[in-house]
Amino acid sequence: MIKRLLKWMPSFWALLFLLVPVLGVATFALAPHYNIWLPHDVSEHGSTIDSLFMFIMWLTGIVFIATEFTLFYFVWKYDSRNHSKPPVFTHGSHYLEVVWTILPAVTLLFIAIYQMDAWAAAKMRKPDIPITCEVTGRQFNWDFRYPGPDGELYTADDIVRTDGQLYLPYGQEVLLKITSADVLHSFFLPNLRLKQDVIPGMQQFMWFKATEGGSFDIVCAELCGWGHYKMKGRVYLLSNEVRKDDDGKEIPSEYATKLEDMRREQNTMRVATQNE
Ligand SMILES: [Cu+2]
Repeated sequence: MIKRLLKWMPSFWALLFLLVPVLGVATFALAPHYNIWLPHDVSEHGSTIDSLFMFIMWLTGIVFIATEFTLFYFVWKYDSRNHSKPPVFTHGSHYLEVVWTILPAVTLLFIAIYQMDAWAAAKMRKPDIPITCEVTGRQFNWDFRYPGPDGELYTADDIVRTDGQLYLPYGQEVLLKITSADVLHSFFLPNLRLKQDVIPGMQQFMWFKATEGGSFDIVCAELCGWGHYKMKGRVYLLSNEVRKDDDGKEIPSEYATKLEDMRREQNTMRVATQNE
C-alpha cells in the first residue's frame, strides 16, 4: 500500500517544477496587498498604460502557468521510478514548428496593432505648447533648465538647477525636452508612467498631464556608469491655479511662486559671485 502510494508521489524534481508557477502566481497575487505593485498613478494617460500592462501580464501569465503545469505533469508522469524503458527521441514535428511560430507571431502582431494608439499618444502627438523645462542627464545627475519670463530657452533669464529637484505644474499639459550631456540615460517617472531613453546628441520630448500634486521619484533607468544607482531626483507637482484674495488681487499660483523663488535665488547667487 505505502509502496504504491510512494510510486504515485511526485518526485522532488516534479515538485520543484510545480513550485515555480505556484510561487510565481502567489507573488503577483500578494504584491498589491504588500504595496509592492504598480506605484500610484498621477497622470491622465496612466490608466491606458496600466491596462496595457495588465493585458500583457494576463496573456503571458496564462501561457506561463500552462507551460509550467505541463512541465510538472510530464516530469511526474514519466518519472524514472515508474518508467524503466529508456525514452525515444524523435527529430521533431514540422507541423508543430509551424504552429508555434505562427501563434506567437499572430499574438505579437495583435499587441502591436492594439497598442498603436497608446504609443501615438505617448510618443507621436506632441502638444503644440512652449517647452516647460529642459532635462539634461549627465553622469550622475539630472539638470533642469526652465525658460524665464520671455518663455524662451537658452536666454539670459533661464533658471538652471542642478539639485535634482524638478518643479512642474499639475492639471495642465507639460512638455519636457530631454537630452544627455554624456552617455545613454533613461529618464523615468514611475508615477507618471513615463520613460524615455536619452541619447547624447539627440533632442527628444516627453509630455503628460498630471492629475494631482505631490512629490514623486525621478529615476535613471539605463545603466550609465558606476554612479547609476544614485542618479535619482524628485519631481514636485504644484498647482498652477491663480486665485484672488478678498480685495480681488491675484495671488500667484504655487508653481509661479516656486519659479520666482528659484529665479530670485539664482540672481542673488549671480550678484554674490560678481561682487567677489
Ligand atoms: Cu543611469
